Amino acid sequence: MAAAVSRFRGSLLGALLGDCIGAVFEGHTNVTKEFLFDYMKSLDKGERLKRVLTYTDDTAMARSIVQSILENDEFDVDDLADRFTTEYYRDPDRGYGMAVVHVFEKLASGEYKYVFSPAKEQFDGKGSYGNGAAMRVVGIPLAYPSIPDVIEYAKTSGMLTHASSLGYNGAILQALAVHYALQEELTPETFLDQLLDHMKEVETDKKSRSDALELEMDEFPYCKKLKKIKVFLTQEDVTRKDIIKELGNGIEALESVPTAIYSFLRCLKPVPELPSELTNLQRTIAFCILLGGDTDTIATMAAAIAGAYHGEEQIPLNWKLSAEDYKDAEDWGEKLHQLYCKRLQST
Ligand code: F2R
Ligand code: MG
Ligand code: MG
Ligand code: MG
Repeated sequence: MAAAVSRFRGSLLGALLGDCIGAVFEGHTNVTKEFLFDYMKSLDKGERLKRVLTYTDDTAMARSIVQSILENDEFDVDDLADRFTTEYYRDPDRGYGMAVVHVFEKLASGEYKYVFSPAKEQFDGKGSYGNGAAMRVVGIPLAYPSIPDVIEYAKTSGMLTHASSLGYNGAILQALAVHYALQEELTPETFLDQLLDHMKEVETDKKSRSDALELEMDEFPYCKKLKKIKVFLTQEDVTRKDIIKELGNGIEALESVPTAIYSFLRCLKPVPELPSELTNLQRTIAFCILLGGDTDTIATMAAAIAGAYHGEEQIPLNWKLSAEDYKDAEDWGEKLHQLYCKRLQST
């Protein structure tokens, strides 16, 4: 049975709000609870309805993926490359990563025969391991119910800008997390076991192994983080310092995708330091922002997962109305749901 449309809309709206609210705090090392809670109260009261919260590169690129799938009815990597590039030149001031803009410049130059070539030249040929491929991937698991499709398209869409396996494997993990959050049954243990099973296979390939070695890390870096999440979930006293040290809060995919997954799972239960009246989805966004660092991106990924699990009912009206282009998220959530159901029926 396909998940309800509320979860598709919830996932896109969650991702949008995580980005918009998280962007206010991006790069802060010490986010105070007072500042964050005051900010959240101002959203509750509708004080941001006149001057809407703007989204950043995370949502700009996620929108391109969703629009590409909806308009083509299929995943089309050349069309996606065009859309990323056109959108960047249409609106370059969305806070894009420092290096990724060189990919857009090269794609726009018309000098490259293959759309993947510019990404391969990033960082002296090593490719980017930033979290940009993961932050935008939500539309893929919302359009494709089959796991092999989710993995293939998450990887292919990621490789347009992130040629390091650390970059595109982060997109695969984030896409799988949204996929499993859409399913009816979920316990943190089974959720993590399913992610671990897939990531063991994903990280077995030659490039994943050689990239890890080149970066002087152990092989299977995402599996290692998923195992750490399992341990953290059995402990009552995990501090923000522990999370930042062991999982990360940075701009690298490996330092942010596992953190988003942990934040979602941790916020299935009340968090003593967060107001008890918050819904799980609001709590997830607040939890991510209090970690500081790459707050827009960690919050957008965690809230995409939380929205897919809890549904749009967990998003307060004034929060939704405060976000730029929220109507697109509602409309596209519905269309992706139809596409997902259609594909599910044809399998
Ligand atoms: N760019 C930002 N935030 C900085 C300032 C934003 C500010 N609020 C503003 O408005 O100006 N955020 C966005 O970028 C992140 C996603 O980045 P993406 O798309 O992965 O880009 P890039 O450039 O490929 O990688 C990001 C950085 O990671 C480091 N890096 C990646 N691969 C590397 C490698 N092989 N060797 C060394 N370093 C590598 C570099 O520092 C890259 O610049 C999101 O947070 C999004 O919100
Ligand atoms: Mg951003
Ligand atoms: Mg084509
Ligand atoms: Mg960011």
